[in-house]
Amino acid sequence: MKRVITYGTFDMLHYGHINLLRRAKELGDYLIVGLSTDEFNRQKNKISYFNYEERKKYLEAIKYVDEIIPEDSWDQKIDDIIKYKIDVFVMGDDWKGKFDFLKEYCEVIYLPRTPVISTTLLKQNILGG
Ligand code: C2G
Repeated sequence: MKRVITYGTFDMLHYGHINLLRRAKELGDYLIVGLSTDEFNRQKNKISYFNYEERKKYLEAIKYVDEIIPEDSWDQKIDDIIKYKIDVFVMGDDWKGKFDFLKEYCEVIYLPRTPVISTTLLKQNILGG
């Protein structure tokens, strides 16, 4: 069983996130999502519209997602890769190169971001900024 992991906030889930999760799952048989906690979002200078429990709830409904773990530190990825026996680490290519240090532990793949759509765009157009 090929095990894949990805990380993110996944706020205001949209088709860009779904495209990422679909392609990540296609790279293996089991997909774990490291979901950024509200506290970690503060470290990322992000304030999500939906809180961790809300974001977890809708990610659990996505057929590509097999398991969700909290992401509460920049430094947990190596431990996660070992603990969860990860074969492939996947992120959108806005992160290209940033996680190459994980290559000694697993395959590292950066997938093309889905153009245009973003949580920021949704906030601007739906929530007024
Ligand atoms: N994404 C995408 N296309 C978009 C928007 C997002 O492919 N139009 C991808 C991002 O590249 C990322 C994932 O969807 O791989 C989740 O996006 P975010 O929630 O914005 O993730 P981010 O805040 O960048 O958190 O430790 C890693 C961080 O937690 C990543």
